[in-house]
Amino acid sequence: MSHLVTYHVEDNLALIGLASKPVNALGQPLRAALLEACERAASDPVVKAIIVHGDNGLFCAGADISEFGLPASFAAPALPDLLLRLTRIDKPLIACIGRFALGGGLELALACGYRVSAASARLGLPEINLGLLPGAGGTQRLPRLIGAEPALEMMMSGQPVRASQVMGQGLIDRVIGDGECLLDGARDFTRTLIAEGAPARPADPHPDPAVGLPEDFFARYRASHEPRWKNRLAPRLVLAAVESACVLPLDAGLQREVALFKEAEASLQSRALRHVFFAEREAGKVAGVSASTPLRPVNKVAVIGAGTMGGGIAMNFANVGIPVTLLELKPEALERGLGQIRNSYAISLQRGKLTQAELDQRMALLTGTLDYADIAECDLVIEAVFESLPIKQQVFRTLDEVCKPGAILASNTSTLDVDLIAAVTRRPQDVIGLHFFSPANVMRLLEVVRGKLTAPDVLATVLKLGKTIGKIPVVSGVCFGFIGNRMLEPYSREAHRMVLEGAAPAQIDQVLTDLGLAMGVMAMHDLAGIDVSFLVRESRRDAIAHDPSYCRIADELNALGRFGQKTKRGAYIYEGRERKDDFEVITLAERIAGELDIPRRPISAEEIHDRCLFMLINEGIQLLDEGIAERSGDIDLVWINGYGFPAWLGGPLHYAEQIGLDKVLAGILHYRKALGEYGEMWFQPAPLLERLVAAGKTGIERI
Ligand code: T1G
Repeated sequence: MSHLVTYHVEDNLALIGLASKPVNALGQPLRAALLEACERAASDPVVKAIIVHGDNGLFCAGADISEFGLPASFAAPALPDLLLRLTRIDKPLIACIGRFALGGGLELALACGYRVSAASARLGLPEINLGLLPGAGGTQRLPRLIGAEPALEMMMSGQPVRASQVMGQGLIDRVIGDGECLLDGARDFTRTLIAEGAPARPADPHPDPAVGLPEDFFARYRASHEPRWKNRLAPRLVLAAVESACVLPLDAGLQREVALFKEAEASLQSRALRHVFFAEREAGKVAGVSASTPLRPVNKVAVIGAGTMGGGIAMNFANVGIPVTLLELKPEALERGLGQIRNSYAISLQRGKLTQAELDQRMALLTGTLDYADIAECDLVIEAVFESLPIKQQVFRTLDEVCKPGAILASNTSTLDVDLIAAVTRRPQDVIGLHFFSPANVMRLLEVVRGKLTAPDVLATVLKLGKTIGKIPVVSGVCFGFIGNRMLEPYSREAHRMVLEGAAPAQIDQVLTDLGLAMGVMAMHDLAGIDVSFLVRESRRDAIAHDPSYCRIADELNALGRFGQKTKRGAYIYEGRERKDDFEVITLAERIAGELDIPRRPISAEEIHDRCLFMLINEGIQLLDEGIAERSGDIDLVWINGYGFPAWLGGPLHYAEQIGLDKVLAGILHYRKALGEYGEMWFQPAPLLERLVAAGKTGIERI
């Protein structure tokens, strides 16, 4: 018997344990071992029933994602075939679910006649998050078990549910309390089945999932959801598969599901989302930090500055039960900051995302102070004051004076040199950058800026803490704007330049949102504040002075006091939540273009795409070459989770690989020539890009 499963018989029960660390992913070897064990139990006359459980306490995280796109993915026994075989064993099969049953793991449980689960176990079909659909029976068997609509909802959300939440909905036959022994609970349940002579598979509660559904259910569902799906393939395939379950008999539906699955598996979108899945797992693996790197305790946190960012940052810690002290200079600022947090929680309460008890508990974890002495015993202090180096350095001098030895001192700076901030303290090894994204209690990205002297245990501690507060921590070295904002500069520069050359802000943003970005760059600056990006440019004016057109239109809007949404006017006009074109921006662009002798012309969607995206990609490759980012996947995560780059394109660097590095290079060289002096100034291919293309590489890595 393979070491990937355990097998033993107790009286007339066969217990098959999945033992493929770390998450019992159903790769080909585990599939083969499971089939062998089930066949053995099926043919053993002593055995009256079979319990399939997770030998290491967790049931199964689904198919092995690393096999997708490879022959192993459908190597015998293919998962659909294995599960079909299990449904035909003439003895009760009981899935005993601990911790989670996700994707193919839940499909394995659905192939069993009965399911027993720990109350806190998470059950879900998250395939859509990988650009896939359930491909081993989930789209056909789940609707027959719980009904087509709840099944569809589960697949479309891709979010797991707790077993305790779905009791009585037909998915789970018995829920075992977390304090009880799960396997014993499964044994008891199974013995009752045997005693009652229960069938191998009880009849499906919804043998015809179409019953009760309006005639045009799927057509209306498609029509109402298509706009939100943008150009994502997976939701369309999930819907088609569940529709098949409502019109085809089971066997035909299962075959249709496999065909749809193979279409999804081969898609560029799924390849991109699988890249993102593994990039999220890789991001925490950083040079100089290992599983044995000691962690510092973080039981008390302080945040300096109770503005919008400070308040949002504080909420992250209160949300996970860590007490936070907010420090401000003036009582009214402190009251305003705490008031904003209370309002934010009140909105969550109204929306049913929070209970009154949870709100009270979180507010009880938040205290305010005007006195640095009150934060002296904190384990982590995060500074979130105005984005000015002298002001931040002054705060860090004070923190160096008052904070206990061993406290981690972090700055939420979004662009400034963390080493220069650390240098004003006597403990630069305890200083690190923690760049949250607005709204800080919502955005998942956390750029962790590692200073030259940041200690490994400080880095390891904040990487773990970042996960604890539900963030995706990505490590960046010190440079202007770290990973995200540094790449934003050339991307934004090109957009503003093309406005001078003849493109309208809405035209530029349309190209980017058509590609799938959550928001166009002009609208993004209006949201973040044109005054904010102006100050960033002011802080590095010397680096851009040689280009008088550099975001010139934004400088002029700033001078006119048009800061974007907050002043109801920027690149657009804002009436309530509506965004409207502002033709005065075109007039302004015409005047500036005249002054700078920039010829105006029609700009194609292709040019907008290429100039914005290729400059974004080029800068990403350059900072990878400089070692600011450890891997291209990190850069992709930053733009997906911090700047609304579509995950189904895999992030800007994965997207570059899809386009073809040679085409990106050719595009940059084309505009270098076509845009004359301006092209010469800015369209300089990253040397690493040239090296990769010269070496015939299709993937982005440091060479
Ligand atoms: N395949 C391969 N490796 C996996 C894996 C999987 N399904 N799940 C996890 N891993 C690896 C992961 O890369 C990491 O490796 C280690 O396990 C620990 O993971 C036919 C089409 C289960 C909730 O989408 O959501 O079934 O970095 O760090 O935080 O219909 O992993 O240590 O080398 O995330 O405790 C559907 C994906 C597949 C679930 C655990 N299943 N996994 O979270 O640990 S498609 C999923 C997760 C499918 C069928 C279809 C999480 C987790 P390493 P981790 P964690």
